Amino acid sequence: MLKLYTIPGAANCRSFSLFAYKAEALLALSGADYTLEYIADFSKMPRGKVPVLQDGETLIADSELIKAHLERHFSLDIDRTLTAEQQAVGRAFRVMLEERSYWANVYSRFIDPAGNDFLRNQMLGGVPEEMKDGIAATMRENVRTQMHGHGIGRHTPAQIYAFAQADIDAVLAYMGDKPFFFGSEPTSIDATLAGLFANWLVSDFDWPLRDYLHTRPQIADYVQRFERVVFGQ
Ligand SMILES: N[C@@H](CCC(=O)N[C@@H](CS)C(=O)NCC(=O)O)C(=O)O
Repeated sequence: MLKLYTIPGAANCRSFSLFAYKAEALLALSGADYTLEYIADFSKMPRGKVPVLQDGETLIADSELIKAHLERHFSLDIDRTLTAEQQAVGRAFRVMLEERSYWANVYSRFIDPAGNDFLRNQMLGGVPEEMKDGIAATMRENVRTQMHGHGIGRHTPAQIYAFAQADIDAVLAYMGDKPFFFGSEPTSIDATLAGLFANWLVSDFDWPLRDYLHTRPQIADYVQRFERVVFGQ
């Protein structure tokens, strides 16, 4: 039985990590049996991050490497119908969403004061009250360092959010009214996109992209459709 090391989420967002959500969706699409193990101490993970997939003695860190493992050793073949051109487009959008748009939500939760209650009560909901502030402060510093190193953290909050909004405008323009990114069936780019949107939608506090989401109801519809097809919910 495969095991996915992940972090929990909320009722309408199965993991507060886009990448763990994506990995679980790919597992579900592969048809393999799996269990989840929630972890709090990431230093036990091979790259200090989640998700990590355990297959027997082998640990696979990184959602893309998990995808490759599921394609090689299990029945994940959702991209088989894509042309080489579509695969290239999917790769470019995926990298944009995972390496840039993603950071807007991280910023909103960890740095933007508007996300403070969400961090304490949702993300750290299971942590004893007296430990929350210390853990939140450590996480905040870690995120600040990562975002500064990436470069995006050197921009103003308005600019960080504007980059992400422009990214999603591009996604929506490309998708048009297709049910999924490339057509009537989900492919692997949808696992990233649904994970990103589910995490944005559950971040129901006062950050600019919440207002943006509310003006685009097709995004919540898309996540519901994805969850129904992939997780049967
Ligand atoms: N490229 C990785 C990214 C994984 C990632 O950044 N995970 C975040 C959670 S969303 C994490 O573990 N962050 C903890 C840290 O960086 O200390 C993947 O696709 O799995």
